[in-house]
Amino acid sequence: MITIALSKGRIYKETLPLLEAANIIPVEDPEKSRKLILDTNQEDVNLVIIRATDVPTYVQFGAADIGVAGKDVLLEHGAEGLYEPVDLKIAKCKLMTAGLADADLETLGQNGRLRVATKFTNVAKRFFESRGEQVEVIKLYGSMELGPIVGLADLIVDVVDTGNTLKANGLKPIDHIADVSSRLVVNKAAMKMKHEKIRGIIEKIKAAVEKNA
Ligand code: PRT
Ligand code: MG
Repeated sequence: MITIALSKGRIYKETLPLLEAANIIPVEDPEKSRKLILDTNQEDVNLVIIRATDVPTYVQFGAADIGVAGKDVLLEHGAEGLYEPVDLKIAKCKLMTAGLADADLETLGQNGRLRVATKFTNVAKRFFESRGEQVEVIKLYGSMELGPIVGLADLIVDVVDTGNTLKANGLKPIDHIADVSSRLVVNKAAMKMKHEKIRGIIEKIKAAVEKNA
């Protein structure tokens, strides 16, 4: 049995054609079903539908053999127990810092330590450390854009695509931390134990990504 971990929403939509190229076709639509485990056309392949941020955890512990996760989520989680064999080039965005549109970057942080609100606390700590800046990182679980508006934080670290959400909330992007796209991740032990089947899936998905490029 091969178990593939996916999240609903943008990743699922963009992964579906790539799975199809590997002849893996779910028998149900997770957006419509309440089931967390979906069968596919292949008797020995199923899908588990989980939160995007949980995908690396499932694959690391071997609860799923394969998963699709954003590079943002992987940078935050760490790569322990995981191979990352394919950049799927989907769900692209950028990890960025952002602050109030009228923030003066020169004086920001001059009145003591900067406060940074984010769900990407590890990414944020590493980024500011690499610049030699001491900041206070505040963990949030969503709606980071609110942080600077209500005075919770000076900056946020979040993923940005068009930038429309920042703009709509009176914020501006400041520093580019990393380019993000979704990656195929594979459990290291499964890669050895189920080598042939997993290798076949990886190669077909890789070919489909290259065809799209
Ligand atoms: O929703 P949940 O808490 O379960 O997790 P999630 O929000 O991380 O999942 P999901 O499905 O929303 O995102 C999955 C993955 O898609 C992320 O991990 C990223 O790798 C990738 N991705 C690509 C994005 C975006 N683009 C994106 N724009 N994830 C989130 N956004 C957000 C952005 O933060 C902003 O709030 O969408 C909003 C619109 O963005 P703008 O810049 O176009 O306005
Ligand atoms: Mg979301």
